[in-house]
Amino acid sequence: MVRSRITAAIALGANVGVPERTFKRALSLLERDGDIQILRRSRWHGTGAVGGPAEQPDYTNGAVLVETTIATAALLERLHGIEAHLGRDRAREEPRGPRVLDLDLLYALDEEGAAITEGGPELRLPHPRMEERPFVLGPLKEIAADQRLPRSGRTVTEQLAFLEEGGGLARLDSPAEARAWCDAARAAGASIGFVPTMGALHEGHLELVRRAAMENDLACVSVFVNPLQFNDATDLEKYPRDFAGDAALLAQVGCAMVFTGSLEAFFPGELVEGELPAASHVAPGPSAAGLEGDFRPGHFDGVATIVDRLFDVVEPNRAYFGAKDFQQCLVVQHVAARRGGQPEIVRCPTVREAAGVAMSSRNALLDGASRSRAEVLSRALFATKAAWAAGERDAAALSRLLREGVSMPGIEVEYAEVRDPEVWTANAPEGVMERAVGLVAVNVGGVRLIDNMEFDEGTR
Ligand code: PH2
Ligand code: MG
Ligand code: MG
Repeated sequence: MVRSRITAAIALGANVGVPERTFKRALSLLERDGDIQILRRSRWHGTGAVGGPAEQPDYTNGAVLVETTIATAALLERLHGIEAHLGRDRAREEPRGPRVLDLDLLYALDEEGAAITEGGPELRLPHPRMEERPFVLGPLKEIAADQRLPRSGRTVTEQLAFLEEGGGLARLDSPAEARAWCDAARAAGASIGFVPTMGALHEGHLELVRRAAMENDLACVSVFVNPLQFNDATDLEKYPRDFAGDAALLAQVGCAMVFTGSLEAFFPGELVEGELPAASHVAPGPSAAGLEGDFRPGHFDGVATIVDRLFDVVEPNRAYFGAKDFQQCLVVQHVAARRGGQPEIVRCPTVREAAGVAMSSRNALLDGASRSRAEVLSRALFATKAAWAAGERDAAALSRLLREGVSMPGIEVEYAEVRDPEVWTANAPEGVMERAVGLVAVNVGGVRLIDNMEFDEGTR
C-alpha cells in the first residue's frame, strides 16, 4: 500500500530550562524513527509570555515544517511522547504555562496542498488559535510566508501585519457610532454576531467572540458596565474596568468592532435626574422570578432593559451568552421573544479554569484563600451531577447534596438549589425530576460568585 504523504507545520514553545537545547533534542527525536522528515525550520524567537500566570518567564518560540506518511493523530501522539520524554508533565502543569516544551500541531496539508480538518476532542486542525498568535505566526512566516490561513483567508505574512495593525478592530465610543457602523455593515450584506459584555474580558468572553466570528460575517462586542443591573453600589464601584486591555484582547480573536457608551448615551433624553424612569424599563419576564431575582432585586429588570437597547443599536443576527449566567440566558430569551424572535440567542458552554472554577470577571477580585475556597462551587455541582448520573432524581435529595457540598467555612451561601432547565419555576420543584440544573450563589471574601450545571449535559 502506498501511504499518502502529508506536510505539517508544528509550533514549538518553551520558557523553562534551556529552550534552544530542548528544541534541538525535540527535533532530533522527531526525525529518529525515519517516518518524519524536517523540511524547514525557523530561527528561535524570544517572545513575551501571553496569558497564563502573572510573571511567568519570556518564551522561546519556533516553527518547523515536516513531511510524513503517518496520520495526523499519530503525529500528535508522537509530539506528546517527545514532550513527556523531555520532561513535560501535563498532569501537574498550570494552564497556559510555564512549559518545558510545548509542541503544537498547527495545520496539515494533503498531497494536493489542501488543509486537512480534524474536529475531535483530542485534535483540532487547523489549530483554532494559531491565527491569533503573533508568537506562532512570527516563526511560521519564516518557513511558510505564503500559506493561506483558513479562518481569515489571509496569508501568514498578511495575518501577522493585520494583527500588528490592531486586528482591523474598530473601537467606537458611543452607541450612536455603533449603530451607524452596524447599519453600514448590514447594508453591505454582512451578518452580525453580537457579544454584550461588561468588560474585564476573560477566556469565557473570548470563546463567545470566536464563536460569533465563526458563525457570522462580523463579530461585534459591547463593553458597558450597566448601572441599571447593579442592586449594590459597592459591587458596581468594585467591578473591574479595563477598556484598553479589553480592546487589545478583542483585536486578537477576530472581533470587528467594539463599542462602549454611557447610560445617558444609551438612553438619550430619557434620563430623569440621572435615572432611567420606570416607564423606559423592559420587563424581564417570568424566568426572572426566584433565585437571582430574589437575591438581586431589580437586577434582571436592568439586564432586560440594557439588552433590549443593545439589540436596538446592533440589530444582530445572533447574540452570544455564557451558560454560567443560566437564569440571565432565560431572561434574554424572553427579551428576544418580545422582539419577534430576533436575534437568535446562542447559549455557550461555561469555560472553567483548571481547578473547575467558572471564569468570571469577579474572580480577579478574589484573594488567594478565597480563590481556592471558590473551588467548592464547581466541586459541589460536579458531585451532585455524579449523583444524578448514578440515578438520584429526587429534587429534595439533589438540593440537599448541592447545599451540603457548598457549605464550607468561609463560604456564605445565598442559594444552592435545583430547577427544571426547560420549565423555569420561581420555587424549587418537588418530587421526581426529569431534567435538572443545579444553581449556586455564594459570597466568598466579599465577592459574590455564581455557578450552575445541567446534570444531563454530556449524557443525553
Ligand atoms: N505558550 C503558552 C502561553 N503563553 N506565550 C508565548 N509568547 N509563547 C508561547 O508559546 C506561549 C505563551 C502556553 O502554551
Ligand atoms: Mg501552545
Ligand atoms: Mg500544546
